[in-house]
Amino acid sequence: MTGYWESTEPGAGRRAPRADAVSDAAVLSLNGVWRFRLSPTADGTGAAFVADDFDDSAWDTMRVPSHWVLEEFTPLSGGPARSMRGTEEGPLYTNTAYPIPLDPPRVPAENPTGDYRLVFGVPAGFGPAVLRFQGVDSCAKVWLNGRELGWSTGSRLPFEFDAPVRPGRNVLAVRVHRWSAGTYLEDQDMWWLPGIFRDVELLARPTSGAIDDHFVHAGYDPATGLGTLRVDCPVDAVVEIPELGVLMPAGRTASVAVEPWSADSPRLYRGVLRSDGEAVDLAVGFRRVEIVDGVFTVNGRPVKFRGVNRHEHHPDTGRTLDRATMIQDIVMMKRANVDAVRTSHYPPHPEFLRLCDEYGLWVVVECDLETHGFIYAGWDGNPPADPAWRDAVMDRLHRTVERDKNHPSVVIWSLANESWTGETFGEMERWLRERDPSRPVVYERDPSYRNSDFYSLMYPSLDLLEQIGRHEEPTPAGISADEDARRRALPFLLIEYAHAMGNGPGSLSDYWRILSTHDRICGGFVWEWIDHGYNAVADDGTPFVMHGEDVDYEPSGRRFCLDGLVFSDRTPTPGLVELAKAYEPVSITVGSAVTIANARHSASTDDLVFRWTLEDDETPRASSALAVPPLGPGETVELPLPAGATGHAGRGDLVLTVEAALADDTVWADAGHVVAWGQTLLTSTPARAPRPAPPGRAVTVDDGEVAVGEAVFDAVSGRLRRLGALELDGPWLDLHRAPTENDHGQGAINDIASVWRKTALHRMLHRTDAVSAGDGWLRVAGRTAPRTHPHGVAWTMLWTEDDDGVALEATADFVGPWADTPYLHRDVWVPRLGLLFALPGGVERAEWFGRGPGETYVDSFEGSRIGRYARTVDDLQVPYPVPQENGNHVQTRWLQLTGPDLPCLRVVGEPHFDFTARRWTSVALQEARKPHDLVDSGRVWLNLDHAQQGVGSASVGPALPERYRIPRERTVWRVRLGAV
Ligand code: IPT
Repeated sequence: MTGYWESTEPGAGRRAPRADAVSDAAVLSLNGVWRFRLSPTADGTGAAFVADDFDDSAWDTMRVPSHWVLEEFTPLSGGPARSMRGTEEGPLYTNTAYPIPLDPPRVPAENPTGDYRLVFGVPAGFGPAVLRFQGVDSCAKVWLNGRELGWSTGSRLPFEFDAPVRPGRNVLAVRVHRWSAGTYLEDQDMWWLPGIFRDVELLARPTSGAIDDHFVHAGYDPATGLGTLRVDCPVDAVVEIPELGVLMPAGRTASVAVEPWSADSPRLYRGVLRSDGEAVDLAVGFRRVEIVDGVFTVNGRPVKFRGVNRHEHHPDTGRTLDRATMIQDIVMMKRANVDAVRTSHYPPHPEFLRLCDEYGLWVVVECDLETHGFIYAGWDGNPPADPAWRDAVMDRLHRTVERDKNHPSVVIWSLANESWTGETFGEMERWLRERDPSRPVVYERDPSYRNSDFYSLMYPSLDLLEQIGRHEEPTPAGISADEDARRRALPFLLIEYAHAMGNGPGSLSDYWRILSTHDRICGGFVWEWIDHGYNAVADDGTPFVMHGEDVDYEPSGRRFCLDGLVFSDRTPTPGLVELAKAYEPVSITVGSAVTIANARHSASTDDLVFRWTLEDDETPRASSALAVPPLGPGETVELPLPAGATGHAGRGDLVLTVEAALADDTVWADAGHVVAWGQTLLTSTPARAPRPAPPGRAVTVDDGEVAVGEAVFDAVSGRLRRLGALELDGPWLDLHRAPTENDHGQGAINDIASVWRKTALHRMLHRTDAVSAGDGWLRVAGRTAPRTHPHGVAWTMLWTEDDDGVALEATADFVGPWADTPYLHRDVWVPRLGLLFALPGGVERAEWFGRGPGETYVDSFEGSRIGRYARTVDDLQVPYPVPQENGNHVQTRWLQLTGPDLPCLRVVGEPHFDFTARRWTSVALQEARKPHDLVDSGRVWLNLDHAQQGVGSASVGPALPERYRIPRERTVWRVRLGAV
């Protein structure tokens, strides 16, 4: 038996799609507590539940809006209401795989179906009424007072019915199917979350003059500064924009001098569209979106999207978001210099776009369409290529565009994500050109780009992006010469890049340097804004962040739902700090002069104040305002170094910082918020030349020990036992790190972590071959190597004593076949080349001078300033929900570690080193599955490293560039150690 939920039709009985509008007509919110019962099949509880007098008193209660899988309800197996998180009845995460057999448009008999009921009162005189659902996942059939109104698919899109309500008691019954034919069009990489998850409203419609739809056409001519305004609507109505003196009939065009709308100056003109029946709010932003000679422009100026891909996510409520959360996203984005959002991969809650108009973000709205899982059928039967699905696909586009067409923030329509090719894309494009010629269209996946105004890719390497910028990219396979010629003339839009999974992404500033250099490239969107993890609690009460692997279910997208710049609870990750730097809209370069360039689209810098500060590694020395003339967009100024900042003879490093901060409060940040900064080292401690061992006192303390200055060593292993009064152990040559998500690559591609596993890099064996000592020096030589393999590292540690204390010079030689190894047939790149020490567990605090305060890596440090920082050892850890390498600090000049009743360990780099300090080993970090698996080992494990490889973004992206790996060559590095 098949039913409507398996039909390729998009729905039945619905009203025509129309503009989202804020009207003065009465609205009754039907959000609240409904009755709910889950059933195992599409039959639900049967036919009776639609009746007025059906007794639902034994049913569960269910919040609306919500996803039932995230709430508490009676499970299919019976028993008390409880949360389904972690079970097959709960939220399921897949990436590309469909959770149902690929047998379109049929779905399995196992089709969890939620029957919902609401009894609600309607005041006399309300109506005629329209019932609106802003989003139901995935298919809903609706009855009012026992009468069927219709049904719909298209989870992230609104649908409406005429609703013959009666005064007083009314009963709404909704049957929601988890799986439907619509499922085949909704294979976005995200959790499957059924339910009535957006608002439900009853709208009173005026009997005459109902403004059921309106279309604001607000253009701008950059040459004249004139805006043109025409508002179309199906009834007689008047357009009133008092601020512009506009009072005219709908359908008429006015030409007025205006300030244009842009993401950095989101100028809105508020007014109303008034008929004799209702008044609809207008928030008009004037702008012209145009592609000129292969360059994407707004208001005549090129746009570079400093973008992120945003899914709707909340760690408790999934894709049900309240307004405060939407504002939180926008405010955090604006503070991180993000100016653009792609609504991956569906239209967001309509309120989000109203907020984008107001706060200023460029938006690419994407249709709710993805058929990625047809890849498992070799794309056979792909819906956009099958006429049977035409209406369903077009319906989604119509509902997207009609709902969101009036937002000035929306500058591009995206037809779909990852849905390969098909004739229906041509039809989508043709309809759009007709319906809304004011905005260009993007579709990334069809290599011919025949329906796209942009050439677009995901996750290109830096090299390929550079080629694209120079118009020198290779031709995609399988496209004609004509198509290729057309494609080459298009602007390039980097629709996804820099996969922010786990620790990373690296190279954000590298990407941005390329993006900002080439006119052809109109910016990019990082994948992605937020981790999609859920708050969950282990059996023993320990809270944790739930991801795909925490659900006993196949197919699973595993941990790929955790790839955001902010954690699931919206705590910024170090990646966001890095992004804020890469996306700075004003660049400040401090060298022999201060160069300031305004890279904003249209705003000048007159909202900013500039300041310089001079610091050494102990104290701020001087600070003052910096007079900078206001710069228009695209303008640059070069200023001499501030007079007060020069001529300071420095002990150690002297750092000059120039920052630009907001002069006044804005809606998204307070005055003083730093938008951009630049730094330079004015003087820096010269690296010490290696010295011959001075005469000193290498003495045998007793049979087993030998001393160099305050350093006392085991005479056999050559390892340190004490430094002054500080007991410690080490160093061991350390080549290991707990793999990051990016180290695992993507499937079999770029999985360097598996090479480390095969060489048991985390279980290297160490051998000391020789310990020799003389006056004031000790030399320890040995070999560190993996089991099984012929390669290894031969090392020596030369300890010398001089007037300043004890210096260590480490030398490492890569011996044996590390490149294209005989058994692995792979190159073995080591993630770390450094020294590991075990310190007493009482060490609590680190203080250092270098990059900080957050973690930094060789390909992600530019967002972290050089300065003096202090953190507890516990706060040095970044609590990635999947434990992995974290908390490194590059370019450290000195480090001090202290704890109560312990001598302070002081380390000085020559010139600098990387450090991490944690209460567990990196092996324990590798083995932990959850942050709470990490337990205090009783010691603090300190790495003083010559280098650690970069983080990259290979989890979905290019391999880590070789320049961020550790060269397999003889390496010598030095640090000085002392206990104070
Ligand atoms: C790309 C998807 O568009 C996005 O939804 C997400 O899955 C991302 O990858 C990885 O997290 S698709 C891909 C083929 C790179």
